[in-house]
Amino acid sequence: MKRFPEGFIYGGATAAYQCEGETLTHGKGKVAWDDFLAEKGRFLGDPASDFYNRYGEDLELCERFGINGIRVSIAWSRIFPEGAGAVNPEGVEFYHNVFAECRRRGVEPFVTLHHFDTPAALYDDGDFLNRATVDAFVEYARFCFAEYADDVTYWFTFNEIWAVATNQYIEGVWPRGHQARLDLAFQCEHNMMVAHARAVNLYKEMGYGGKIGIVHSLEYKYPVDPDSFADIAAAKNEDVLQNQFLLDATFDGAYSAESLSVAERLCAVSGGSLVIEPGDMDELACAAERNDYLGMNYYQSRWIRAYDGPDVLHFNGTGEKGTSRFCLAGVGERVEPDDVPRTDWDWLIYPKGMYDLIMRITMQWPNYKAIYITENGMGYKDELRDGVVMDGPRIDYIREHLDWNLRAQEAGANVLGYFVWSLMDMFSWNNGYNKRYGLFYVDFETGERIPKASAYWFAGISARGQLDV
Ligand code: BGP
Repeated sequence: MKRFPEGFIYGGATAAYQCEGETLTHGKGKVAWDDFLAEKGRFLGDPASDFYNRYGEDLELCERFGINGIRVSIAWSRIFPEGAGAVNPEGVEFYHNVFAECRRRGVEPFVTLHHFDTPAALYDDGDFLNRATVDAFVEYARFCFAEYADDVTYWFTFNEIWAVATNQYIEGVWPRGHQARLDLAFQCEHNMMVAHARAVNLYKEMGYGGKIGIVHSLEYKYPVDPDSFADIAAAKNEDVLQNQFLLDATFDGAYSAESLSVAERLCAVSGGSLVIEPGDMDELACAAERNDYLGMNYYQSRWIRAYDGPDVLHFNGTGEKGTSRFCLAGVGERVEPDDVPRTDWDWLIYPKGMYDLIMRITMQWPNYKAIYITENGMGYKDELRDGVVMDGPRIDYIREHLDWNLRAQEAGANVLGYFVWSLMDMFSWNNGYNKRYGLFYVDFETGERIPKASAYWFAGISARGQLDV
């Protein structure tokens, strides 16, 4: 029996584009996803989980099931339809209403400013590779901090800069589909970190009373052969790309010599170089001392070995097990060990990786202050049978991750909360609607919510404040 600390957040996570629906109504401006999905002839972001119209129901479920925190993101283009300039009052009002309902239900909102949905007007001009988007983001953040100062105590600037960098510039599965552009990936990471730092500095300089941090998506990168220098170097390449470069910037406000040398080498593989503008490092250094916490999204870890062949990038977006392949020239090859189970989307289930990452942060960046696990969960082809969803594998997944999380706390880590991805079923960026993660099943035809077995189980954890393992 393991107990969670007093005040622990038992949360559920959402993201605007994945759950709200009403993508082009009520004054909302376009995002790149709207056209991208339509062109591909794939699932659409509408009506998604219809959160725009049903948030009251979702927050009522939170209250009933002991979920005392919710991650929501603000859709930038609902506030500024063109990314900057004119404000959409209906969008502004919508989030006031959501936050008011959170308060009524005793559910603490943890609010992210950007969750993969840059307004199309800015996206089309280069997204965060264009420094004008950084400036626009800071102005959008300024507006939200002032507007929602009385509603929101816990802010996150960005969700998963790494996901933006890899999906847009390495794997090429998000609009505009560039592949293997390591230089663009690093530039995107740096520019977004500067945007994060400027927003944090602004928030603190304005003297707001709440807290602010960033959400990173972390994966532990293990060398396939721990005795092979080549495999260790390959694992380090991936580690710098996804973890260390961003964590250095977040906590040290400076890139370590190791991160910089890997970044420069990998940028050169793509024929480019990393541009750091005057003033950038000062912003990062200042913000590093001001972050209040790290949001950590954890789903899986990776095993990497050295690789010198051509790029081979196959993304499993269908749920057909064994169809993914990631071999990147100059970086490494991802290998799935036989003894590590995986989901139908080839995501490796390795709960101890969460522990290893938390412990690494406490040792390598001891100034981290606090961690929230802002996403963790299992994509699964849930089936509704006789009005019930028995999602045992998800319960096992969450239980094991919570267990390793508690072990990290016992070892001294300061973890203040855990958010299941996702609160209810929603749209999955590359996989549509058959990859479900929710504690609450959503009938995407009618919008009806049905608590899954995992919701009842999670309610028990929250009510007792302990994990039975
Ligand atoms: C994270 C994102 C979420 C969510 C989750 C599951 O990277 O922050 O928005 O989508 O992953 O990913 P997927 O839906 O691709 O399975």
